[in-house]
Amino acid sequence: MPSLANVATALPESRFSAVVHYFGTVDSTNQVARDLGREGKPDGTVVVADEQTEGRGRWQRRWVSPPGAGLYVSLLLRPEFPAAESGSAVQLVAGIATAEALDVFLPSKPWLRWPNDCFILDGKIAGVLVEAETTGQGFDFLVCGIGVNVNHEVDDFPAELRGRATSVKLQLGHRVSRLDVLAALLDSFDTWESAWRQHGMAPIRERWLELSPESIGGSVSVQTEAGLIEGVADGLTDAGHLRVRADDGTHEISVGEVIRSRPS
Ligand code: BT5
Repeated sequence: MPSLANVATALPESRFSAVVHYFGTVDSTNQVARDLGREGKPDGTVVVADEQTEGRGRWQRRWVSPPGAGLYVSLLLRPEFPAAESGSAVQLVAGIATAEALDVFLPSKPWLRWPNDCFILDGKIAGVLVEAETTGQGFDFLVCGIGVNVNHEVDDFPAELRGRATSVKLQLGHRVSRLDVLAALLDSFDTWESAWRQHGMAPIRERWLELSPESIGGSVSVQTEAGLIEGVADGLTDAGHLRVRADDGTHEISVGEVIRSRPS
């Protein structure tokens, strides 16, 4: 199996193959990509690591990132649109790319949970963390971090995640190349990000919703800063916010996460 360390020369040619940085161990690939962004590195720069010591999720949560097992990748993006608009679109694009890449390898269909989780059956297999860097002059760049559990064994997860997290290896019974997963992911990301640049949110919203059956008509519980909202999911707004019909009216949720659902 080709080594992840060869990533800079092994990726097929695309807008993400020109500037690729590989590290054995980093704190967080998102942090490294941010630092590179501040140094002026170009749009499309890719950062990949074998291991993260401080892999992060949202709200200071931790992303478990043992060596040799996961794909930890961050993309430096310099979209021409404002941060809020670009960030939502990139988050959806990354979710689609993750699900489509995993679909190449796995017999069960990956599915997405708003805003950023990718599941196989009922196990979380990947997550996305988009961070925006703004300077005094306004929006500067985005870092899109994606973590995929590729070759994890059960013991690679801490006790609290066992039974809630899964990996490609656990689903398939054999290892797959992290480079192959990355190549599929970047190919899909490029396709859908181009679709967004050319046609706006409509095509990516439609594709994302195909991959997230619970987001149309599912009974969902959504944790928001203002508390728990329970109701029936009714798709996404143009801005990528989750629409939920509840007893007290329709909510358009910009910040939060679906914590559970059941088919209606
Ligand atoms: C996410 O956060 O799901 C986004 C994860 C993004 C990780 C990538 S790796 C490359 C880049 N560099 C970084 O430092 N980060 C990005 P969130 O929705 O907040 O989910 C975090 C929660 O998922 C944790 O609190 C755990 O419950 C669970 N979790 C942690 N590690 C996991 C893993 N490896 N697999 C499945 N679930 C995990």
